[in-house]
Amino acid sequence: MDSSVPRAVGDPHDPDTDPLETREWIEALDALIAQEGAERATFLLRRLLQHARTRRVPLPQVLATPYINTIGLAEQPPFQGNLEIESRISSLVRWNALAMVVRANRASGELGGHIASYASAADLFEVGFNHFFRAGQQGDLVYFQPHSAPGVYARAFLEGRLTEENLDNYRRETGGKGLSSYPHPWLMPNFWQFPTGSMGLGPLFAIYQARFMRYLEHRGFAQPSARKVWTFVGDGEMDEPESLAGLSIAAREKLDNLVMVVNCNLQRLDGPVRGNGSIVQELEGLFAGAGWNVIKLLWSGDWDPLFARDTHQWLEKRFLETVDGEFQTYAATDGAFNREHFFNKYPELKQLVAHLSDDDLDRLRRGGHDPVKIFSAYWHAARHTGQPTVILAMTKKGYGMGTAAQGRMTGHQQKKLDGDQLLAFRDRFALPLTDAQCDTCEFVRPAREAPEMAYLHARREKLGGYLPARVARSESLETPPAAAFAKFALEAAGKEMSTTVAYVRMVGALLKDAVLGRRIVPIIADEARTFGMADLFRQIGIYSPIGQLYQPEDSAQLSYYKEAVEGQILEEGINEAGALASWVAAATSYSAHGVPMLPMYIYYSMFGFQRVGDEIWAAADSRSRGFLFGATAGRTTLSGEGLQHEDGTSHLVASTIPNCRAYDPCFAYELAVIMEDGMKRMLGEQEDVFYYVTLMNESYAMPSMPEGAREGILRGMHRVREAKGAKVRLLGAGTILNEVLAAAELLERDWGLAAEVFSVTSFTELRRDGMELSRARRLGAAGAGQLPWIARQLPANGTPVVAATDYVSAVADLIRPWIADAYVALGTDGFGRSDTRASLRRFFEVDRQSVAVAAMHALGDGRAGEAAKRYGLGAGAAPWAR
Ligand SMILES: Cc1ncc(C[n+]2csc(CCOP(=O)(O)OP(=O)(O)O)c2C)c(N)n1
Repeated sequence: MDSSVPRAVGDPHDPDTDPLETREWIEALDALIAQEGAERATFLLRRLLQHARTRRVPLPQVLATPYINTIGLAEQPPFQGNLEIESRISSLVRWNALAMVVRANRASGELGGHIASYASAADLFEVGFNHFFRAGQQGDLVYFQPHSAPGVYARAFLEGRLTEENLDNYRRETGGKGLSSYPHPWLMPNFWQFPTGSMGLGPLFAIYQARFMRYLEHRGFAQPSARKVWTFVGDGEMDEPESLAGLSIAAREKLDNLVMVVNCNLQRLDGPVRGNGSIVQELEGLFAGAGWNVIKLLWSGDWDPLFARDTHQWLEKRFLETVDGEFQTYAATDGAFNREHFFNKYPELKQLVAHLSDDDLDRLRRGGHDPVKIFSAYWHAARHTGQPTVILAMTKKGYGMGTAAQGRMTGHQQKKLDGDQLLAFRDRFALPLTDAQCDTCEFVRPAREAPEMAYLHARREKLGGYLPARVARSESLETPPAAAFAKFALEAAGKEMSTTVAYVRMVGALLKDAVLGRRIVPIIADEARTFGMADLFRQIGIYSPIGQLYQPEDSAQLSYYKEAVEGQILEEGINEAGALASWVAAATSYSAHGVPMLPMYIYYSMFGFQRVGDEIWAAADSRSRGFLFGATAGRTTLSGEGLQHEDGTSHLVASTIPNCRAYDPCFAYELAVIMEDGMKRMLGEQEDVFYYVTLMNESYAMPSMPEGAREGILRGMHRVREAKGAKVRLLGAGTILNEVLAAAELLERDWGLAAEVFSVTSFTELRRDGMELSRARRLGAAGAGQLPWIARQLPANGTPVVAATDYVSAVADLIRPWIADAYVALGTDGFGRSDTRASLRRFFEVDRQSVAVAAMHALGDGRAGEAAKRYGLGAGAAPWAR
């Protein structure tokens, strides 16, 4: 065994040099517990440890406890249900889940699906469904282990919420009746609430959800309640950094509304999670160290009589020295093997189980398969205060699947069972099926009057209804017109500012809006000062569940660093993953809580789609409604920061997310119109879209909004410079629009060429519109003469078009298919680097001179080469080759 792996108190291999003395100490402690109770024992041990520390005595690992259940028999509450009926229900669910996957794969081997994971999690889920998970918007929020979805479907089928046809269309979704592979609110908007398919995001999102629930309470949107967030996670999944990322905030903010259940079946996809060590002990140390309440749920009640007789803790010793790789083998083998290899190692253990048959040994379940122990763990977790709770539940992967999958290395991907294996499963779980029904994998749903059905419905009724169930709509909110929050931007009249400054002013005004103001959730990841938002600290406060325990250093300042219980800002620290998780919680609050909120997360744009892109994808799946502001955006606009900071790609990624409306505005009035429209669509009309808007920190003159620009701004482009007899059309986005406007001046002044200029606020929206029409044309559904917006702005007339953006040229290339004339796309391809804006724009060849030369070349103007020389362009290799 790897001695570096923390397993438990001390090392079981330490030789005992004086067993008699050891015994006396242990007996003294036992006597103390018996006479004065556990509390006094805790006190004395703590004192002893303190003293030992001052005497510099090396101490054993104190974050790991023995490999036994945390909750002793004496603290176990009575089970509050009918075990026999619940066991029948869970057998039915197990069967239907298995049948669903096997049938799907009989129909087509390419569909996949998992049986072994749910087989291990079934009892953990079922106890929750029968006793704990409260339904509805005032109920609990449950994040399910993704590949255990078959079990959740199978239960919903028993409950009558899904049909046999649905089950038969598991993983066959294109026909409209299917069930999604994993929890996906986008695909099953009335069923799944939380997407968890990408490992690690479930636990992270759950933690921030629990925190957001507290935020809602402290901000007066919800009453303090006993609502819980339950999140089910695989032990292999705990290797994802995101799974652990939120542990400290959960403890720091005392999120006792959170219960994480780690399904410790000791296996992941390829093999054991910690073959040479112990995942349970390792996680115990991590969670306890972070400040969580840890409940180990390792052994079923079947073991209790053995523990009671094992007065010298031989079992504990044997458990401690057994690594997970061995435990897996014990799961895959029978009672005889377990006796020989596990128990017979020590004569004392051999003796301990001498009265049990091999079959009896085979029936010694692990804790995560014993509803009574699970109930007890949940019961304690639900009542624990002041800390979040993690339950480390030991299970067997493929439990009950016999030689087909139980404990097998290949169990994860087992999706086909032969006739004998199906019969064995039927017998193991006493299912009411004939051999023939078994062979065809018939689904089973007893009549509604059957005792198990009556019981199942009664339990759910008591817990407020069925679950998971997602609410798709909330109340609609009245949103303000741009004139109400951005008059300064609509009538800027040449005033200089950056779009970031304009944004901050708009947020300041929106915060005062009677309806929306308090629903705005400003989120920052330690960059408020960078974006000029520090004034908001005092104005609306930073959320802190315990207020502010110190007088801030800058308390004499007008805008000091104010933390408050009712604070509105979520200041996440340097933690984009956490900030995004908070954003998702707020952006889905309309559904999870029936409280529509408007999250506005502003961040360094490079650390968005690139850094936490998978979270944004999951946010889209979640039907998030809110704003993401990629600030100090662009590869040449964020000038001094260099390769890691300069974002040239986020708009390209944003274009791939179907419900993301992405904009790269240049002018403050464009930003105002986009925000006005976004709020209306998301909060008023309740469209399941979210907005990604890039903001820049370059100050320049902001024009007033021209008449009639609104539609073009929203559709993606509008004309900002007219030119009679234009020879070329120039398109610009973000701050590069200013270079493009300057290029038009150069062309006219230096070469006598007239150019008209368009502001492209969204290449993405233009592309979508174009794709829509192309498809309609392809399918013969387009009306005669119907044109996409871009073609209406740029009617075919032989005039070449040149576009330039602060993103890679592929962004501008997105619209190429709908431009009838010659088209040149310029962008910032290559690695970013630090320099002044002017130098960077020259380097990436998106400065005014480069645009002018590109236009002349596209025009076939023979003076293009001369122009390049005159402007000093073309030295060195291409930017993407440097
Ligand atoms: C980010 C990510 N990486 C990989 C996968 C593929 N995957 C799905 S389940 C799984 C194994 C899960 O093991 P564990 O978390 O231990 O759960 P178990 O099935 O054993 O209960 C893997 C690798 C994924 N879904 N998400």
